[in-house]
Amino acid sequence: KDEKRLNEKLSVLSPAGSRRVGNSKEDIKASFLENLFFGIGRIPVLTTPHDLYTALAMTVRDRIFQKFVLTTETISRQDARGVAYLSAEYLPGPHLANNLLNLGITPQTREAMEELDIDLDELFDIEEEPGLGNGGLGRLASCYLDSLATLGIPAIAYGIRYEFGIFDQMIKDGWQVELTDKWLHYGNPWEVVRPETAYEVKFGGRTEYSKGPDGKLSVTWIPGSEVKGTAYDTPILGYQGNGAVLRLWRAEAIESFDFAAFNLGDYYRAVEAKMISENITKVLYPNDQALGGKELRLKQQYFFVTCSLQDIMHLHLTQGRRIEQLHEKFAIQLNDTHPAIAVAELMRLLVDVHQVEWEKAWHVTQNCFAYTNHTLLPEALEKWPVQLFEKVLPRHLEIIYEINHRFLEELRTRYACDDAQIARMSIIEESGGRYIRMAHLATIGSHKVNGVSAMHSELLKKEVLHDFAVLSPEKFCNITNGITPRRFLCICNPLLAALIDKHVGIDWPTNLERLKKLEDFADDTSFQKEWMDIKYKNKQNLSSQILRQTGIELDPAMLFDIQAKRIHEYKRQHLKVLHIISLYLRLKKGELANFSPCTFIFAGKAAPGYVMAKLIIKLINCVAELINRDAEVQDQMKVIFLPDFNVKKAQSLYPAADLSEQISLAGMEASGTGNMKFALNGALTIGTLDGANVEIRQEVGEENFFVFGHSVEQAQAAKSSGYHPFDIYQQNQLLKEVLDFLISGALAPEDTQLFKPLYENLLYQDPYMLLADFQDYVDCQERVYKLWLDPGEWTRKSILNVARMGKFSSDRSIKDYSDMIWNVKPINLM
Ligand code: CGF
Repeated sequence: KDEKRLNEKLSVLSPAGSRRVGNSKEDIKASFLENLFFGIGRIPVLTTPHDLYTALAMTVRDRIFQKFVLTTETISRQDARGVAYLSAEYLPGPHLANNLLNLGITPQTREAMEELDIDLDELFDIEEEPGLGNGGLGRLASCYLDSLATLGIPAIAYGIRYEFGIFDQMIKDGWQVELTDKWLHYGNPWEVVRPETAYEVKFGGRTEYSKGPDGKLSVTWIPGSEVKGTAYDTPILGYQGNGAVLRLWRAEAIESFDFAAFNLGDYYRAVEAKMISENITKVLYPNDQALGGKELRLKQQYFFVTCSLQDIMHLHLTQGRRIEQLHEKFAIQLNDTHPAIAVAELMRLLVDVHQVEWEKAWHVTQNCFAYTNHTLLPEALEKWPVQLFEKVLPRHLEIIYEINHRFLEELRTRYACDDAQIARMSIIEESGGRYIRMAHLATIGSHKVNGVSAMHSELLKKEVLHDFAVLSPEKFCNITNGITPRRFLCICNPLLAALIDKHVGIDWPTNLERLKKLEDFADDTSFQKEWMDIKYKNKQNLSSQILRQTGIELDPAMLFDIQAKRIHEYKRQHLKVLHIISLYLRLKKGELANFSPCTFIFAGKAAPGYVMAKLIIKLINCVAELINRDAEVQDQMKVIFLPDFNVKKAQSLYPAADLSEQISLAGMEASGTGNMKFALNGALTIGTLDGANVEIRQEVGEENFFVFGHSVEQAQAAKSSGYHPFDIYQQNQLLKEVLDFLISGALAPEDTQLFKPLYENLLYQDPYMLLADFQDYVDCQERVYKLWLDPGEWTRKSILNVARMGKFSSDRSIKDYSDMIWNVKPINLM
């Protein structure tokens, strides 16, 4: 009865038609002014641009909450099964434009702002995005959250509220310089802090065993230190519909002030605990391929995992359910191994805290969790030294030993495995130091394991998790990554989106397969003309941004060839550089007949400690400097390194690309998602048969994709029969000239030895086989330039690429997860 009365009272706060939540231009304007005045205490004449942005963000947030409350209420009324997504990284991108789109109020908001003499695009520009991730993995998590919300699947995504996200990248003298991120500098209008949703987190100390009156042994973990995790919620609105929550945890001291210390006159010590506690969520580790061994990182992982699991259990129990039914109501997804400690933590919470028997607890655990693997790179498979682990999480080490003991017993007795196989599958690696293999813990503790592209999932079964796949083939499946067409077409390419609306209808953003209809227009010359005009405008737009940022003027009529992603040797940005140098040398000698004027654009960050990646950035900038200053080739080529690649920058790069570079060595890139974003915006791809490139090529048609390079099998065969890059260097005249150019002094006259490490690495090791793929890449690019000379045919292929990208919507991926792994259904808002 009370609840009913409360609801009646609350509904008075948001009557339909109220200015506070109404969606007309007048409502938005009134509510904006109200927020400006009452929300942040400003009057129009005294505001800064940031105030205007904040007031509009608050105006939009009011409207999101209205929808959001409805979703939350429906989920709890329908007692629906939901998803908890555990990810150490998210890259949501700027919220404002996305939320306006999803609310369907962009046009009237633009008009409302215009009437107040405010340019909406300028407000979009002001927003600092949350850089709470390194790259593909974090952005994937955000695309998935967008799709979960859009599809109406009950979902809560858990992560870490890093005070400093990924560093800002500046280029100084051609080198990457890292600057601290300032996403929280001016506050964050999109989040709501929930001080009452907070959990205690223990670290270190020891365990004590005691016998209860019933003779049962129980364990107490006596921690060395404790902190508190407080929830910060960001509502995530789906397209035209429901909501999901991004719940990020911030570490705080349990007591913010030590009065005992203060009374003794030690003010510093009185606040020291607070500072130490807050360190846990201070900063994101800036490595895209994980680096183990850092105590703080292990603490971060455990911190967010235990807060999330305690929260899930709390939500479950407050619905009046039994803890043993947890797996019936929650599917918990482990996004990579970063949250894999959850397997041991859930066991601890069930067995030690909720007194559930081990076997029952294990059943719940295995049925709750599923694990997504994102990489095969050996250096990226997380493992923790046992000693470090024991220091930070002594109770978890015991639990992991018990899980491992039971698992290995089963291997012996049920599967008759031999010692070698047992050693390979054990959670504990014993050869050369003792380590905990997090991928094994995640695999053993989950009921499903998936890779992120068809090829990656196959390689996972063949290589990294081979033994597990042989014993439990039913556990393994593939779910190819996807991207949200809302952000990566509607928002980033409004002109193309409008053209598609006109010819396909307006429901393609939630039914991406509808783009197929574009095939009907691929040969239509007037449609082709509109298509080309849009690409040209997008290139103009990018060119003016680049001019502002770098002072370099570009010609949008040139072919825009773009490689934008983290800088990593396996992604082979330096292969692209070798190709550019080859073109330059040939142009200078007048040897290049079929060349089309080209602008080469690179963007991406290197991990601060990754020396070779940083040298590659320097190389790109030295090549750019040389070429952009050479009057002889001015009309033929330009090279740009666009600093500080992030979601916002990406949104203007994808629509402006003619050619997308996806050139990793086959077998190295698990999936890639940039490849999908470029193709969805009409770029043709030049790529290897790696990750999701294989499926993109299958979908768009072999004739509409430029493929080159060794296949996985060929690369493996070449390596196992003894790969000698030096022989290739000696046999290929062009390649030899290009490589020698690196150390000729032409690029870095002040230091001819600068690129020697790169040069020698390629000549004598070449782990990513650039030399093996060089000639094929050069030849394939010649085919690109030939096609560019025929704009009609190029455009036809571009249209067909977009038309056939339906499969790569993250809505499809989330439907696959829902059916194959989570067993969840959309809620019914009626
Ligand atoms: O995950 C990646 C990316 N670097 O974040 N990996 N990890 N770890 C893969 O390398 C990409 O290929 C993949 O697309 C992405 C998301 O699954």
